[in-house]
Amino acid sequence: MHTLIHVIILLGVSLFVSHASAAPADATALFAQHCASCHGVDRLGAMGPALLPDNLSRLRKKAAREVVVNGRTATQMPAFGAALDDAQIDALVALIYQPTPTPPKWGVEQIVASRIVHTDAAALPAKAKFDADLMNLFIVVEAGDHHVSILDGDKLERIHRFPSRFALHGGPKFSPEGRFVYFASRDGWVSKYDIWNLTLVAEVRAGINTRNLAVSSDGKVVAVANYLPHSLVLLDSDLNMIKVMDVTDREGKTSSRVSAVYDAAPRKSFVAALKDVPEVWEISYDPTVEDIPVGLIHDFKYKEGAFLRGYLNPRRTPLADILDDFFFTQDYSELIGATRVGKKGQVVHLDVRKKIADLDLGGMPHLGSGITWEWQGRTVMASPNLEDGKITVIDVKDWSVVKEIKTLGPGFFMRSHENSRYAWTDSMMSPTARDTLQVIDKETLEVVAQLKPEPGKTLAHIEFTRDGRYAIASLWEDDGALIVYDAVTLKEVKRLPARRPVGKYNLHNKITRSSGTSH
Ligand code: DHE
Repeated sequence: MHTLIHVIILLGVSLFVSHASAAPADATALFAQHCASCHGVDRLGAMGPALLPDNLSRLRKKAAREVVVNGRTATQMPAFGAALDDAQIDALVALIYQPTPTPPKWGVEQIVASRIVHTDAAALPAKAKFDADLMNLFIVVEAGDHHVSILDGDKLERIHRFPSRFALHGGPKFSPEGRFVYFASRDGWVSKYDIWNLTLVAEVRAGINTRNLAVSSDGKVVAVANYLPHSLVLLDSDLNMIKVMDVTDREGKTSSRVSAVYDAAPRKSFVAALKDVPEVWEISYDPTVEDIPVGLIHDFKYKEGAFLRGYLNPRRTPLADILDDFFFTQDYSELIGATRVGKKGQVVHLDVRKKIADLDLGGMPHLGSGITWEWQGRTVMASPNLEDGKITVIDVKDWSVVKEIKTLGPGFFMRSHENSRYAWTDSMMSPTARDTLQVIDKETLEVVAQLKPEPGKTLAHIEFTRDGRYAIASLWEDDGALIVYDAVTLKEVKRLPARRPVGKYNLHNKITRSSGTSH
């Protein structure tokens, strides 16, 4: 009897054991045990990035699995291949692409609580601790190992290199005197860095999934555009909370992701592109602009309050189509928007507050990378195209297409400089030509040179030195480089090793809003 019971118990245990290993792994428990300490219990991110479907939209599941198995080099992410079996890894990967049971909340309270002050910048000297032309510095975002480099644009040498938040995106923005630079990470972290003292000043998490940030031309307000939550966050220059704007249509019914926010310096306002609502928002940071009393706006055909505009309040321009990528004319009164769906462009006048022209752009123009120059007495704007191998050149007076310049393949970025006769563009969206930069003569509108220093390796994103003498390109690889070209002879003059340098920004060109660069 005793033996029988023993056998039954043993059988029961072995049945239980085999049943347990066949059962689907409990992903939530696995996450809590192995991942939560770095990625947050609610997957909102902590030391590691957020693991939510929106934040992972750029990472294929296969690649995510690879990271879980092998870890991520040059980060704190360990390899779990030995500790977890295949089913457990599959369960974890499946979990992080699922929405959380309750939608994450990231409002005033969470943002304020996330603020970290690293240094009291007011106590630091208001002069640089290194010798260089402070307006000819470059800020280089190196995505390979999530670092930022500061380059001396005269000596073309690195001054300093420091770790950044995970996955910075978009152009960093500068305070007007060039002392501070602000970065945004895709996970919502905004970092303020003191370039002169080479030190991190403060950070705040303004969103869960953030698009970009803008700094007001007076340096007093930082605006952050979010996909998640649907908000536009206004902070002061020290990253203290000013306000969170919930972004909805004028009826308050449909909320919208914010595609991007830009500083329209001549107008003393921010302009925001909305992804889900056909409106453009303009938010004035001019303290002399007062709210329009509600009683005065009943003339407008929209609901009361819809057009309310005043200091740090949105003014809405209703549109027929959603625009999520902008190019501004140099005075910022007009914007050209591309719609990702309709593949058309339209010109919106921010004072008239309506569409004033349609544009036949074709493909998927990347207007955010548009630049302008003077051509035969006219101002033209040119933009690369994410879908077609072409640069579209448009007369910004009558909005006619002056020329479509054929390129080797679809491209992302375009750059020039007031002192250069050339505009440079890449074909980084092309599988066959992503290793080649093309140089366009701004007068003849012809491609005059092709540069392919490392066949098979991606070459993209150009930035000029302050005087336009050199153009620096990114060899966009993990063991990549910054390749410095003489902007006249187009010969390579120097190379600096860099870990996937996605973008580089010259302080002078950015702060003066050079017509050869995106703003
Ligand atoms: Fe960007 C800028 C949107 C994918 C690298 N990108 C911007 C800006 C916007 C934008 C709105 C302007 C922000 C600013 O400077 O304030 N980017 C988008 C997209 O919608 C898109 C196509 C899809 C997405 O994933 O969000 C996209 N971008 C990419 C990339 O895949 C790139 C090549 C690599 C990366 O790091 O993510 C990339 N985006 C950049 C860079 C800039 C940028 C380097 C700054 C350009 C500049 O020179 O000013």
